[in-house]
Order: sequence, then structure tokens, then C-alpha cells
Amino acid sequence: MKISSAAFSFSSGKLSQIPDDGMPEFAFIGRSNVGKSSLINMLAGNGALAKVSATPGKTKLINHFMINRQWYLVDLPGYGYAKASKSDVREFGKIITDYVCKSKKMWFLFVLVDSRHAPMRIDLDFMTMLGREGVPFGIVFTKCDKQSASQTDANIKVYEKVLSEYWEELPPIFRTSSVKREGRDGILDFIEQSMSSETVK
Ligand SMILES: Nc1nc2c(ncn2[C@@H]2O[C@H](COP(=O)(O)OP(=O)(O)O)[C@@H](O)[C@H]2O)c(=O)[nH]1
Ligand SMILES: [Mg+2]
Repeated sequence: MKISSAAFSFSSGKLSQIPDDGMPEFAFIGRSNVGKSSLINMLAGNGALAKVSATPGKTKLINHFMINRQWYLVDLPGYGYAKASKSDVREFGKIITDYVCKSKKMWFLFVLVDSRHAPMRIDLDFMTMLGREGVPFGIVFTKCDKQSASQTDANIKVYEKVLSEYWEELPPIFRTSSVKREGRDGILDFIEQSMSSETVK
């Protein structure tokens, strides 16, 4: 998919503030520092896009970026700050659980994990919650430039093994490097296909 325009649209503090304009939303989430802003900028082809909204005080907000005047890339707040608790809402934050579980405009959620790390409990718990709520998601392994391709492959294999203990079917998997601009087409083509298959219905 060619990106002909990308612009910051609005920030929201809760789900009800997001305008019901019928435009599809593809959202990105993960722990802080996993590379969310960098990935959104890389996909949009605009190195300054996600920074526009990254002014202090906005990090707890949902940020919408309009792409090609047709759909949105959505930057969600990072999770994993609060101490683990029994409640998903307390663990992941109400704004996050509301958006990912209740938004009717979110078509797909990309969950980012650092390709160098072994599976982390907080990420696995988050994916379990998504599964329980029937939220469609995929996993993006970020910062692949920080190690060899074979090391990334080995880490993804470990991840898949852990996931297959919980899931019969594995979610779509993407690998990216925002520094080397790798993995861009894979994600953009997936989004394009998702939108075109939905329109035919
Ligand atoms: N080497 C490398 N560094 C990255 C990559 N993506 C993000 N980073 C770095 O990781 C840090 C956190 O990135 P950022 O996009 O702000 O993460 P966010 O907190 O999830 O939005 C920054 O110092 C980025 O430069 C990547 O693909 N490769
Ligand atoms: Mg960020």
C-alpha cells in the first residue's frame, strides 16, 4: 500500500471521545519503549509523526493518525506500569481495556514485543485477555536490527512454543526494524488486505 498522506488527527482520554466517523482503525500497543512510536512513524513514512503527540501529558492518551484520508493508525498508551493485580482493568488501564475490547472501529490490534526478549508475563497476560474478549490481534517483533536474523528466528520460535501452550492457532506474526525500515510492507499489505476483504463482504 502506498501512503500518500499521514497526519495527526486527535488525542482522546476515553473511548467515547473518539468520533464515530466510520473509518477503520489499526492500533498498536505494547510495553513502554518497545518501539511503538518509531514503528508508527516508519509505517507512515514520516519520522516526526508520532512525536507530534508525544508532548508531556499526552502519553496516557489514545492518539489517532489519519492515513490516506481513509483509515487511522492508532497509538495506544503503553501498558505494564501498574503493579500486577487480578483485574485486567487495573493491570492494563481502563482506557486501554475499554478501547481494545469495546471499540467498534478497531479492526485489528498489533501487539509489539521486543524481538530480543524471552516472552514476558505481562505480554502473555495481555494476549490471553485479548483471546478471551475475541479481539483480533497479531504480534510484531520489534528492533530486529539489534541482533542476527537467526537469533530473531530462534527467539520467535521460543515465543511460538509458549503461545501454542495457550492457543490452538497462532496469531499473525510480523518482524520489524524501524531503524532499517524492515517489515513495513508486511504490515501495510496486511492492513490493505484486511480493508479490501472487508469491503467485498
Ligand atoms: N535499534 C533499534 N532501536 C529502536 C527501534 N525502534 C525503536 N527503537 C529505539 O527504542 C527506543 C524507544 O522507542 P519508541 O518508539 O519511543 O518506543 P515506545 O515507547 O514504544 O513508543 C528509542 O530510543 C528508539 O530509538 C528499532 O527498530 N531498532
Ligand atoms: Mg511512544
